[in-house]
Amino acid sequence: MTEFLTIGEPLVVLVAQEIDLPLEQVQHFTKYVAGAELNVAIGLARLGHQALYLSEVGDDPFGNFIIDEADKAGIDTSLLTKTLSAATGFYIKQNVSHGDPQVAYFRKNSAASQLTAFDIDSVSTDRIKIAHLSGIFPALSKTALETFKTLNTKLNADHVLTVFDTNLRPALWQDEEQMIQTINCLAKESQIILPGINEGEILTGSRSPEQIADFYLSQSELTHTVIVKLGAEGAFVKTKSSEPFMVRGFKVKKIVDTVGAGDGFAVGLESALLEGKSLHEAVVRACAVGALAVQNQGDNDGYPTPDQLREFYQRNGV
Ligand code: KDG
Repeated sequence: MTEFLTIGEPLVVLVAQEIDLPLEQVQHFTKYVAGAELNVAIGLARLGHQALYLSEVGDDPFGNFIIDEADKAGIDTSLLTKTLSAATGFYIKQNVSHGDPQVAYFRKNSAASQLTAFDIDSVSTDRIKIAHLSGIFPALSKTALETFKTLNTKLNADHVLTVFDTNLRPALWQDEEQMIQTINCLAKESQIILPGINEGEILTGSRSPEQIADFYLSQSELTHTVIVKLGAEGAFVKTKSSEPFMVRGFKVKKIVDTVGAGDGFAVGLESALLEGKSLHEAVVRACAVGALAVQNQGDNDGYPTPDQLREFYQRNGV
């Protein structure tokens, strides 16, 4: 039974093979599937969960590649359609020896950005337990924003646990003000909010994890939990009904690529909640999958199978 749903834009990412070169000088790239929400669906499926992914690709080789990879990953692709009227989005990513890589998007007017609220009509959400929403998809176009809101309303009507990853992508928004206002408004409709510390600062004006959490907890009746991602340091958690707590991050020997770590965090959290784990256990798993994610090149290659997660826990004394 499909227990998890996400909506987003699937992308192909072409990762530079040459290390530390500016993107314009790179000659060789390796192809992977990406897209924040698809990363999350892949991670959930790898941990044995039934993940339903709602989106659209173009009728082109990148679109075919994404559908094949999503099928291979074991994702339910019944709502991943093809359109003849737009192309699949992609991005290119630098390969860096340290720090965050430079990225360049090729996704304007992409197939996924053409989804409309009508595409939600046939979607049944009554069996879904957790839905992962992110701030990327609503930034793609006016219709994507409407589609997002329509789905969110349906999920709330069906009492699905909604997790919103703020996922700021300034390049996709008209300006910063519009991004902040829209994301904070959308956050009101979710139960769990997952801002990164830098995002929280942009969105709330405070760099204090507790103040960021308080901002989201006080602006909405629906929001009951805020988990502020602190990168290597771990995560700060505050709920409406219990004492706040911190979960320490795991030590990582070598960071290969930070892109996809936030999605990995969501994978750990949401998979554990689906398995009935406590919030504390779920955030520990979130930090674990985030730590595994940064040790690999593709966005989602480091996400673990259940065996790999067990092994990671043993090595780290969890
Ligand atoms: O979180 C990983 C994403 O950043 C990457 O897959 C591309 O979806 C993407 C985006 O919009 O940045």
